Amino acid sequence: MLFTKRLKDTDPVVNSAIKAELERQRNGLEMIPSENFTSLAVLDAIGTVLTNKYSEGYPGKRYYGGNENIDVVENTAIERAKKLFGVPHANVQPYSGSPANLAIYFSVCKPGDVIMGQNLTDGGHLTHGWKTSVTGQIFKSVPYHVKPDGYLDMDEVRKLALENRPKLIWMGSSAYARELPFEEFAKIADEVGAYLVADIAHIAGLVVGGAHKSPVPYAHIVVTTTHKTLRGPRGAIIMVTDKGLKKDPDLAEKIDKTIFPGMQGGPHDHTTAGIAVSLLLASQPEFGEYAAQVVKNSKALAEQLTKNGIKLVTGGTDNHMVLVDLTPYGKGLGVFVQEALDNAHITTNKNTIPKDPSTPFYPSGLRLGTPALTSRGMKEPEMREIADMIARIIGEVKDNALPEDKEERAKYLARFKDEIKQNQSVKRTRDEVLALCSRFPLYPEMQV
Ligand code: DSN
Repeated sequence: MLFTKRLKDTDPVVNSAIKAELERQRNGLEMIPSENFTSLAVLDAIGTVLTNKYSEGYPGKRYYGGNENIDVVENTAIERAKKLFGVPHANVQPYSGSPANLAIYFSVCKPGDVIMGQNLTDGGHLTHGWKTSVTGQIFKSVPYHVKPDGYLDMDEVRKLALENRPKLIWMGSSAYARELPFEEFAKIADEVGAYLVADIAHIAGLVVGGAHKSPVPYAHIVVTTTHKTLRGPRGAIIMVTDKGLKKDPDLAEKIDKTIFPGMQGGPHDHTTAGIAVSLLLASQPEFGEYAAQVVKNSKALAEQLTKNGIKLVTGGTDNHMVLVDLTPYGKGLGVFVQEALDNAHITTNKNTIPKDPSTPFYPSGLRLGTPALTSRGMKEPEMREIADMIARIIGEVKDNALPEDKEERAKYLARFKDEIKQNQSVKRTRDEVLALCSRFPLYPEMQV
């Protein structure tokens, strides 16, 4: 297991940081929607001798000897992914979401080609063409947006696609609380002859658990990370659909070649083992119950926040996340709310909202998610309790205003960070959080 005398004796610094992190996870409410608690079986698989092996290539076609066991692991992961998502091809080697997405670009596009993705500040992913990502520099990125009501503006997507004739269109978000309209995207992509790629990193667990529509009938390529709602280790999977193979029979081969030898060297075989285990767990009936509960929890959280007078982008949620709009109290308030919640042991992240009047570093929104809380066993009553706590903390900090001047801002924030530690309401909330956490123990089998 994780906490052996060996690690403590060999490296007390790293050992104590890991212990402290376990305590932090145990004694806090983890509400970053892209995080989760993986199973002990996955942790067992990734902490193994598989990390010792080089296996460049693919099962049966390796550049190194001694890969007979690794082939079993990788073939198992591939077959489970194909079956679970219902696709003819899966590559389980991408190190994580960003390299997976880069590999997709380089499989179907050339530098300078037009691509379209959801604008970052409208809830999109960095790697879908945002200006500070290489993807926004190598390719001609035409971002699409959400409407004033917060929902995707599909009329704009079509208009931009007809005007710009993209080679690739991304669908998928990192801060969008509504079901993705895969079918509408597919009509547009087919009309302009673009590759349609579904990045389901956030919702993969909901898709396989039956709590969100699957993109597989609509997209040519589906990509996901494995550590979010899917509850696996950090990694990614790229899948080619039947529709993708119909458009280009060589698509699967192109993707495999771009991953290796195009972009990556030896796969992380220990991670592949963890992915295989998580796919097995995700195929079991309990995982469907988990996915449904994630969404029920998210809806309960949204309803109770709304009852408390908190404004939400789109007014609610269909998935695992809720995006809070803090602009009724001013601009750039996300940093204050995140800091105060951190002090109350509620971990969230400040996030831009559509048409944010502030900047991505000092945004005016807050992103909340239920995947990790649901993994701990929490249900609707706990979500309502937590929503009341979050609303209370927002009430405590809403009158702060972020100074425009850089030096003033730094001083103001430093003072705020000091003062919020002493805030009685924050202290009271922290006590409530600790009591709640003790009712839902995390990794009780792990001895420290
Ligand atoms: N960084 C991940 C997230 O938090 O949403 C993926 O974009």
